[in-house]
Amino acid sequence: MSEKEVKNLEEIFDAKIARDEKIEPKDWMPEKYRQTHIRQISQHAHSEIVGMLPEGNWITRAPSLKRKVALLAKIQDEAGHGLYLYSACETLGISREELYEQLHSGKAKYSSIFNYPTLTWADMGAIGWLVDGAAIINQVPLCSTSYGPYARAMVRVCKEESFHQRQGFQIMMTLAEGTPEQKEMAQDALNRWWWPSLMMLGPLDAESVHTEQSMKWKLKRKSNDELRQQFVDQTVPQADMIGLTIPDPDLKWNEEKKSYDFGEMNWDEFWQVVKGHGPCNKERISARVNAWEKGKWVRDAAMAYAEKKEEKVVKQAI
Ligand code: FAQ
Repeated sequence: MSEKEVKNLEEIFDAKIARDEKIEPKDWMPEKYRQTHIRQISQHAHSEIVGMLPEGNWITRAPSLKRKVALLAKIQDEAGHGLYLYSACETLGISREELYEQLHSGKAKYSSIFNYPTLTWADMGAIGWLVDGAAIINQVPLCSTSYGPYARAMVRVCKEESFHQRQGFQIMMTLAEGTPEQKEMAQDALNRWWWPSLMMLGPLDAESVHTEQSMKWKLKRKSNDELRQQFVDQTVPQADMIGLTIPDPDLKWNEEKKSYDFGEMNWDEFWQVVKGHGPCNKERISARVNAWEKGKWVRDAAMAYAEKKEEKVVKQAI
């Protein structure tokens, strides 16, 4: 393609973005746009399926049948989110196998938050309330992201995340209204999950390498710090309502800003976790690799069945 032709295509692409029109898989797009989307969408997909593991740890130990059913349904939803996202990512010209390979070899990132352990039942409450809560705040703006398949996947994901958030908050509320030991368990879970939940929204804007370009492409609609502030402002009154204390001595309502000021996050811890040295990184990857290897016979059987079916159709046609 000549330089002039590329420039022309770039102008059409930029105009579409400016008009808030969606970019679809068969449309021309700059190579960097494609690569950036593969990076973000695949990280997001990996996060959904790795994110099933900390909660999966509690399915057999849920305190009642009702809780077990709700937790199972939530974890299955996360698997579904992973599937929509892998499919959306494949429309950018990368195969599912390549994406899994990147996850299993440690080349691909997934959300830092899923490298923390789930120590008590209250952690199921804290994950739903805080982690899904932060995920919704991050994902609602993604419903109007510029890449069509990603934006459409996000609409359903966000609806399901709302159920997850309420499920988690309801667990926390029940524990907070329970015996002193139950309330203490809820407070302990909040203490452990609060800061990792704030950090899961990404590095400070000043340290965020991708935000500027991603905002121009309307991949990101809000910056990491904007989302974090929104999360804090939304969550603090919820903690107050159920009588739990946010573990931040610097948390203070700022009347001028009409929002909360809050303390500093431990970014050394964040980068350690992102680089693979969190409390559960090795365990998470080995669980995924193990599932992939153990599932090989199922994939082989499904392929063999599909081939047989195809052969039958061809024979009948002859
Ligand atoms: N963990 O320049 P930025 C969920 C990396 S889904 C690990 O700010 P960007 C549902 C980043 O990749 C949760 N790495 O990057 C659920 C980049 O590295 P790279 C996942 C992180 O992309 C609930 C570098 O740092 N959600 O929870 C993290 O503009 C319960 C520089 O950062 C999504 O993926 C992190 N937390 O902004 C499931 C949403 N943060 O790639 C089960 C879509 C940053 O250059 C149970 N993603 N990094 O090597 C996004 O919105 C964005 O990618 C951000 C990061 C906001 C996460």
